Amino acid sequence: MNFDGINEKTLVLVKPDAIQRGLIGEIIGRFERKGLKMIGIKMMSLDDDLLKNHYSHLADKPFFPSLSKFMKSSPVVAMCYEGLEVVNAVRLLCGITKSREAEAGSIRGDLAMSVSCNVVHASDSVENAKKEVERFFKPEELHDYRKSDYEHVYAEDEK
Ligand code: DAT
Ligand code: MG
Repeated sequence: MNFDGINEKTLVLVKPDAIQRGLIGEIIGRFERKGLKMIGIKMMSLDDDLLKNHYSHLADKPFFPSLSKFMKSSPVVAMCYEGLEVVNAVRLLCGITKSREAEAGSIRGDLAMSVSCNVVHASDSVENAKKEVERFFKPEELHDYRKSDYEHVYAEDEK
């Protein structure tokens, strides 16, 4: 069963367009305000091997070369967040792929206009999140600590 409770994890990437536009703080702030627990963060430059795996579901698409070029155009900020049903919660916060149609209030809906330059990546299922977190983070780069605001973020029966 795919139920990790409050320890469910997901991968978020702040993409090159957001790095260039100075949106790192704005994006991280939204996850902070939601009550998510960050357990890993690093700036990294992506290479072809990693991108082929990360975007394997898009490898045959005509836009894959430009997607790959874009994702290598600057470093990204990779983050791992933890929380109850966090994979779904983060997807909702990010909004749909085509930013100019993404719901107002979502990160893409508020901060972007493009399909490819859509400021963030977020894992799309619990199964993929597990693979993506392992792809981007070594075990020692993920931190186990007590977050004191969990007392107020979750009810007793959710912890
Ligand atoms: P998402 O990032 O919302 O999970 P996805 O996994 O289908 O979307 O695609 C990954 C990225 O590839 C997406 O964020 C932007 C790019 N992309 C997807 N569809 C595209 C298209 N039709 N044209 C150009 N880029 C596209
Ligand atoms: Mg995706």
